Amino acid sequence: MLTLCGFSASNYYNKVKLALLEKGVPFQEQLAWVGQTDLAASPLGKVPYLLTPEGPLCESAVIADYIEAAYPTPALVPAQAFAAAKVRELITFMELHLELVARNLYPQAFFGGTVSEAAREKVGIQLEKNIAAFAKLASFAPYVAGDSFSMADCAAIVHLPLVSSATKAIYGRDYLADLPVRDYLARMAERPHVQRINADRKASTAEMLARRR
Ligand SMILES: N[C@@H](CCC(=O)N[C@@H](CS)C(=O)NCC(=O)O)C(=O)O
Repeated sequence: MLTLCGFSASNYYNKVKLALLEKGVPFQEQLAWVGQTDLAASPLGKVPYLLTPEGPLCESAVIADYIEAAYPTPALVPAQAFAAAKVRELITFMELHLELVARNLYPQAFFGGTVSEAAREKVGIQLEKNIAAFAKLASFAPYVAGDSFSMADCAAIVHLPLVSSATKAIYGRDYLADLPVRDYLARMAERPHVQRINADRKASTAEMLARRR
């Protein structure tokens, strides 16, 4: 049995959790807040990490690839090499060029802190550029990578709402508003496993915020 460690307010945790649910892989969850993680399993103290019968794994992209290789059906990454690379290209784009950049805004957008004016300006410029580039790669017709649900959707469903809400909070405008993201997320939210992820995320976020007080 696999054990997914971390907490359900984390977008990276939820990407992996959604992939496990959509694939029907049996797993259990083990709550580990930041600061309570097993550093032998995740040496940077980040979540998620996965305990497998062969040992621990960290980094959500690596974990997602492991799950896909160990439990190939139903496939969340196409068998054909180029199509598979296009799915991974979208994931890398969303994580490296959207989420990781927007993350600089989270202290002020979500946690009552402040981000310097210079940082807000720099991040805003980067995000506009990166979102325009992402728009050239993403399909949203009807799934983010094209006509079938993929690992890229597991990433989009958890990362894109954060980019929207962080930019709305900081700049007063959702930087993803020109893309069909709202309709896409509403479509994805019809999926039962996405509903579970969202419900668990809300409960975990409330708990996380209460712990920070
Ligand atoms: N590249 C990592 C990012 C994971 C990540 O940043 N997780 C956050 C929670 S959403 C975390 O553990 N932050 C605590 C820290 O970085 O110390 C992955 O894909 O797993």
